[in-house]
Amino acid sequence: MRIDVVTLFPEMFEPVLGASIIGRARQRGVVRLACVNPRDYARDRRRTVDDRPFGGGAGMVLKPGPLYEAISSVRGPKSRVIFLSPQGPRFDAAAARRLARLEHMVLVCGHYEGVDERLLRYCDEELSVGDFVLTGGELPAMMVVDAVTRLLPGALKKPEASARESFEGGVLEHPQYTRPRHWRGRRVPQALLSGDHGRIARWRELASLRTTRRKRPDLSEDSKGKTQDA
Ligand code: 9D3
Repeated sequence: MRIDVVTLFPEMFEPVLGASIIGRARQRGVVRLACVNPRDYARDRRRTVDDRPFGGGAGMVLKPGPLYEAISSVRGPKSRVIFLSPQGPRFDAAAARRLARLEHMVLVCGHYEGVDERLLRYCDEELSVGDFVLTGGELPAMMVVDAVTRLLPGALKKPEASARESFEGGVLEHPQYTRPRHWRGRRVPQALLSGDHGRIARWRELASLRTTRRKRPDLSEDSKGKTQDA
């Protein structure tokens, strides 16, 4: 997959998306990531990308021109252009799976000041990452790149790791433990040390349902009945 990020702050991306699993996926060629800066498409000598709002008011508005030119420089017939915006529908696991099937994704980052409304005509969809106010679309864009890239074939060392996951099955994963067996007065649950694969599987299933009911009762109505029996 190819991902282009339209951003006034390209330097924010490399430290985050160059590390760990996403950095490795990029090195392996699973995903090709590049940034394009609308400032490079500003036509005036001062390379202006924002201006005062018509109608008055505090703050500035991103001019449509430089953003449009930046998008146009990377967009092709198979591109999907996504505008990160607090007004969009929520980005979630289902959206990540849908986007992971694309050939080319263009993520457009706005900024606190907001963008000229006419630019939205040149975007295919809007996505928000939650109901809170950030200073720009850069962190949301990184979240989308991260969540989508890890789903691409070859991104994870164990392909099955992304198959059954929290949120999509409606239950959270079971708790995990590692050595030492005894730490600060707390023991690892006996079932996990038993070596009995059937017992371990049953413990995990039950722990999964209990964890979901306790931490995220909103996720699954199913998990309620099942834990009550046990
Ligand atoms: C004065 C600007 N605000 C008026 C309500 C609108 C505004 C526009 C852009 C507020 C914040 C931002 C910057 N945020 C994003 O670009 C953004 C975002 C977010 O703030 N929260 C959750 N998801 C996203 S995706 C992009």
